[in-house]
Amino acid sequence: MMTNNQKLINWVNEWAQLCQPDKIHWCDGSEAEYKSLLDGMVAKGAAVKLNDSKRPNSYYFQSDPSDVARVENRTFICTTNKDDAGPNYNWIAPDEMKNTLRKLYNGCMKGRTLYVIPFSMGPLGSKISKIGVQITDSPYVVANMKIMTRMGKAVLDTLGNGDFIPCVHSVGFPLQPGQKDPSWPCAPIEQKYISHFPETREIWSYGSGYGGNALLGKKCLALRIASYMAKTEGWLAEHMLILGITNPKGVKKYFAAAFPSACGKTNLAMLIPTIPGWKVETVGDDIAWMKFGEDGRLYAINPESGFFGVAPYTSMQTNPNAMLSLKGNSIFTNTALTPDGDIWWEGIGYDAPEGTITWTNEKFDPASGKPAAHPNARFTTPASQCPVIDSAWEDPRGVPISAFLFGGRRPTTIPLVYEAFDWNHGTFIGSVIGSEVTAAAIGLKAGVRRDPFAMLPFTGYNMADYFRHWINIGKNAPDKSALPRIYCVNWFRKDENGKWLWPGYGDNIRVLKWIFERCEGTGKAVKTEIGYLPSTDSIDISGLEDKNINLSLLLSVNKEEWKQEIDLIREHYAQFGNRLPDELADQLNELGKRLY
Ligand code: GTP
Ligand code: SPV
Ligand code: MN
Repeated sequence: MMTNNQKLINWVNEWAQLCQPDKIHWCDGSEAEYKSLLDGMVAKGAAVKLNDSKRPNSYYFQSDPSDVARVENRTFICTTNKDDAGPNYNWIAPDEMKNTLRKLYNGCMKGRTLYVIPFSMGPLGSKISKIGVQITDSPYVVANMKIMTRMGKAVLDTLGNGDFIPCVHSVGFPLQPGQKDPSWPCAPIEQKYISHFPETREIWSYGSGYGGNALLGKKCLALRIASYMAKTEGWLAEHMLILGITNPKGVKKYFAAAFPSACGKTNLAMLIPTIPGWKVETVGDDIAWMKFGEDGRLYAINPESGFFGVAPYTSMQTNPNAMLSLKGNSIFTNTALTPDGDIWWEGIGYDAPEGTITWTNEKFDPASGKPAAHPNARFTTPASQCPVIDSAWEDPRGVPISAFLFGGRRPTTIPLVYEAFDWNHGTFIGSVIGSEVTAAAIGLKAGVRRDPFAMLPFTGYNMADYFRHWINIGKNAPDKSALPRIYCVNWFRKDENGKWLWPGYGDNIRVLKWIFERCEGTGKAVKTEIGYLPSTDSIDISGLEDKNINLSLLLSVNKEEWKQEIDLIREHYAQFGNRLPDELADQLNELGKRLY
């Protein structure tokens, strides 16, 4: 045992009694432990060690085909009152959920090891950080948590006798004596439960081994539980990347951006600017925790220590810094595997070598129309390996945020960029953003869905109350003039042939530059019905490869489209009834008046 924390020891013992593992292993977080777990999985046939001369210290996994992404229809917010979970979440009363799950957890770790993972979200010892302890029967989860969080003995030392957020996880596949373990054990979909008890700060996850369902520090703790804590305590836990941007004069600012899953956070966080003299550095690519500092500004930390990124279409052309981060010490899940022991995916920038194996472990046939990598194939890689990791990325005080960006995949209507009139208008924009759905979650209907603040899958309480919390952050800010400015961006507008109108990726610096200049008070804008839009000459397109870029279309407000948008927003808002803050209903009315 590595701790004297009696509460923790008792908690582990209670769960061990229920789950009945063969062994208990307290994770020390060492490299030796990491390697031995992964090599153990290789020996059992659950993982492939990649070719050390190509990708040192890296491992490849194929999941069960039923367990490839977050399962929103099996994710639950268990508050005492149903209304506190609100219209967007599956709700089951806490006691009922716990009864159901106790039955499933009973004996669920037979034939397996129970791993105890003490982890810190945020730099060890930072006032903004939180300590959790996850128990799991998945060595794959342990290895991923080692990359994604600060994990192990040092966390127990920092915890001392203090409180931790308890996180319970099992893949839900007990082994009978002599039964062969599948390479990716998990439970059938109807037995998966990703359950949150925000009022008591507990997470009980059962039946899935993939991503946000199983790495409980990420979406479950750092967003669903943390957003509830943040509401109670007056801070923000957001699905946002954090980047540092420096202009040619050496002036630096930090931006945070919320885009729905698989809509470009990792890419924007580490973009390589196509305008000379500008620099972008990465603080985080998925989650931001923010509190007001003594100077009245909002300071953000990245609670994670790794990237769990979308692999397909990551290439030396689109995101070289991600590719360079992945050079070694990484885990790849549901990509394809090449015959020389490396990984491959669609859009990696070169053809699959003959003999490539797909994520379903078949020989890849490019003519089959079936992709070699699952669209939600992911890499897990240490943030410290990113060539442009920001020097302040582990600063316990966080970095001061100058601007918030909200966005999504919108083929029509939403211009390339516009600025909110003020905080409440910005909150309105955040509350109505939407996106065409992606492969990051299982079983969603195609089309545009509203994903407010990119938090639809991740708020641990009633979304209308979350909107209220954002309004309150503006109202109660110690210095209103120091609040971040708010922007809406859309890299995904298409022409009538379905082609992107905007080159995206490194060229997104052209939009960041305008936002930077607006924050400086220099960028030019025109006031429109929907917000401040850049004048077409204020977006720097110098040196842009595509000379035919249709900026005037990208920066236009089509009134007919916006009138339809208003109808959709009304529908979206209706689900919240009178819990919707009046400020937002007013914003919608004002927008209507400006458009009609
Ligand atoms: P999560 O990890 O699920 O939260 O996703 P994310 O928001 O970090 O998305 P990511 O950066 O991984 O991008 C997802 C997909 O969008 C990838 O296939 C990218 O290639 C693509 N993408 C990212 N940025 C752009 C862009 O500017 N333009 C276009 N057309 N595609 C982009
Ligand atoms: C997302 O879906 O927003 C992700 C991936 O970042 S997962 O961790 O699986 O939720
Ligand atoms: Mn995400």
